[in-house]
Amino acid sequence: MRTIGIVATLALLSAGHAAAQSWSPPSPEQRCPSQWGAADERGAANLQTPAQVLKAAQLVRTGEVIELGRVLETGIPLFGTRRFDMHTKRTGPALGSNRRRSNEELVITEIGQVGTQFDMFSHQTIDSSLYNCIDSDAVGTRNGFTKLGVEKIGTLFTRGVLIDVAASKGVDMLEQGYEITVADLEAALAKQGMSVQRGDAVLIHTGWGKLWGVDNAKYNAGCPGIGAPAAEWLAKHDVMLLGSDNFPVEVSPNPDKTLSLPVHQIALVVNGIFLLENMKLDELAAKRVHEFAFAVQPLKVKGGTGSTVAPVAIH
Ligand code: UVW
Repeated sequence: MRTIGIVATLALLSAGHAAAQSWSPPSPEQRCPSQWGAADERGAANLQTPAQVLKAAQLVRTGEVIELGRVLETGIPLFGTRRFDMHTKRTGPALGSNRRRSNEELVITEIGQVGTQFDMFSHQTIDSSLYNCIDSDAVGTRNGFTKLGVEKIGTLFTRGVLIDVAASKGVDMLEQGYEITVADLEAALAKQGMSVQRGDAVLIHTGWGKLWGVDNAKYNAGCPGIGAPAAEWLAKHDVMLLGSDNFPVEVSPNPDKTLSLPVHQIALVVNGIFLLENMKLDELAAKRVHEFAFAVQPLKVKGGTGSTVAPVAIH
């Protein structure tokens, strides 16, 4: 019977039938309204209660602040047609008897989607539908999104957890295209003696960040990262944010060739969970700081789809 089944499968494939899709977006009825109500635009930011902030503050024990943001400069890896160009503006001649001059700069960039970047819910859709089934075409204007703009979020301060999957697997860097599974997350957490809690900022160390500024072409060509089952598992834990040391947080390309960045949809569209991409996680990993107070403050770009940011871990 098994042989017949395999032969039948091969026959179907050779007849041009694609293998079953491994993840499908839930219907609007299944995902809307969100758990925070039909009018909500802040998603998992709602998990930041005063109690959650106080709990995170208690994780500050040494006073060390570890930077998790990349330096914005010419030559950073950029996705697609994104760019970062800086032009200095210098004034002269010197003014006044005190001979004062000024320096400033004009930066040409996608301020929401370069460097270490915070993805807001207006960034991704399922067809034209955003988080909470808001119609992207109805809220997208020439001057930004009238709903789900990044200015709605403000400072996030919560418990941060580093899940060091690379260390758990005994490697410096996971391979391109390696899909981090639920079992991988559970194994790494068990080794660290930790669990994921409601409202956490969960940061996943793959080691891929070693390529940043060293081999930008390889960095952007693909990466290891979580797949759809791991993202859904984390979403079930009601996390606030998912971050990683790669460009999309998730595995790329997805091992299921029919899918395009499904974790973006699972996090941003279905569950209202923020993504934090291109993080600098090497110092946290090297110092084995796995639990800390995490802080990030997206720029208040009205109607913006995201923000370049400089998050920190304080422990
Ligand atoms: C896309 O915009 C597709 O990617 P990212 O959110 O990873 O920048």
